[in-house]
Amino acid sequence: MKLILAVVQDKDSARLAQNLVKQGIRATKLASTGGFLHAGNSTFMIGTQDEQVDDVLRVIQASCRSREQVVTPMSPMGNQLESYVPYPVTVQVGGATVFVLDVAQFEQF
Ligand code: 2BA
Repeated sequence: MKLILAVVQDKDSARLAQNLVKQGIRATKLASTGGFLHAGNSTFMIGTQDEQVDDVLRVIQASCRSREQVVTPMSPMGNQLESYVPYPVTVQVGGATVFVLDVAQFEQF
């Protein structure tokens, strides 16, 4: 058995949740926050049989797309804290960041 962790943009999470249900794939959706953008995103926990991993990955890929986002982090312009200035940066976010982990044991009581 595998555990798939998929970090997706909030804009894609409703579509992904819907498509997983349509395909009969069980999932848990967690509210999460990106470490870089500090923006809300969603993390899906999907427990699945090994032979279904590719099907799940296809659903995730079809449900999520990448987008450009402009961020304005505070960039140091010197050694002093007061000299921090806004510096807009464009980053490509997503479609989905996916981890596939081996599950040692799975129980439901
Ligand atoms: P964030 O950490 O908010 O990152 C959003 C986007 O900012 C990233 O998109 C990437 O394009 C850019 N980015 C992130 N860290 C950066 C850095 N140190 N320097 C320059 N640009 C940077 P994605 O790579 O598509 O990631 C989307 C979200 O997926 C991330 O949101 C984070 O929540 C998650 N994620 C990505 N890689 C991860 C990893 N290795 N471990 C855990 N979560 C990850």
